[in-house]
Amino acid sequence: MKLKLQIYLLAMVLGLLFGCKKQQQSNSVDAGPTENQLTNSQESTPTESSENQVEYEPYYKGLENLEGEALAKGLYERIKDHKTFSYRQCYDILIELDRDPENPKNIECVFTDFSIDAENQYADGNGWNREHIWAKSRGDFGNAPGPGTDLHHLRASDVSTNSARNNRSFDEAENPYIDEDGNAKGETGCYTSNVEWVFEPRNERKGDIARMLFYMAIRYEGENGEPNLELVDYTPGRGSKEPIHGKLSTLLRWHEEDPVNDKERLRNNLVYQRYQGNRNPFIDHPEFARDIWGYDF
Ligand SMILES: [Ca+2]
Ligand SMILES: [Ca+2]
Ligand SMILES: [Ca+2]
Repeated sequence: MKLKLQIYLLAMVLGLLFGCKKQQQSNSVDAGPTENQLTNSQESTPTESSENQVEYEPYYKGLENLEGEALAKGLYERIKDHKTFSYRQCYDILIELDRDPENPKNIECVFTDFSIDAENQYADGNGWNREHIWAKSRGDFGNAPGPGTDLHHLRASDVSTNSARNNRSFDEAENPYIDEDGNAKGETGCYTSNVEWVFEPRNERKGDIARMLFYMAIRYEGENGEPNLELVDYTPGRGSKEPIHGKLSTLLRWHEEDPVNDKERLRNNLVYQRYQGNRNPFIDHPEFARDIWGYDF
């Protein structure tokens, strides 16, 4: 009888110990999602499950009824000071973030949707590289951690298309852009202009790109040695290194014509949970764009 009691007590103590350990693990903020959770989130759309919604909504608490500068400032406080990575590390991270869902060994290029073997990093100019959607010369921030490696706007891109885009602003353009170099080439669905220094991506990417630039304008406010990036409603010249990017009215229109989809939501969640710990608010709350930049465009 006494032995049974001892075994029972020992079992209870062990049970308590393991129970605590398990709880600690599930409470840990730093623990990213398990493979299983990620697979589930890829499969379920936010309309099918409100799980994603619940997960990030507290992030925006206290911002209800704000607009303009006040909303921009409130968002900045939430998204600033994110975890950063080196430019070299971003090559590997983009293989996960910009993976081609139909061919998981490949990455999908941001402007063209070309699918390129993930191992062809640069590959003497024939493969893919890391494109700053907010052109790095616009604020002259280079490839340093901060805006230079911010995963919310750093994307996998065909090398030759990347060169053709250069540091052009985004706006509608008249000449179809045909990619003539590298392993992936041909028609791109993109346009460029010989008159204005602008680039027009495929229709399916227009809203995505607008939301990346909205994020950059709010995330970088000139503090802690960072530039203050701002959107303007004109096309800055090719040689200008001012921290400004265009063209705001076109971006606001593209944001509405090409609304947020599940692919963007998934990528936003991955950047938040696995890497930077901050979100692109314009993917979660598309209405924030007009609340900040107004309705007059
Ligand atoms: Ca190419
Ligand atoms: Ca899109
Ligand atoms: Ca700014």
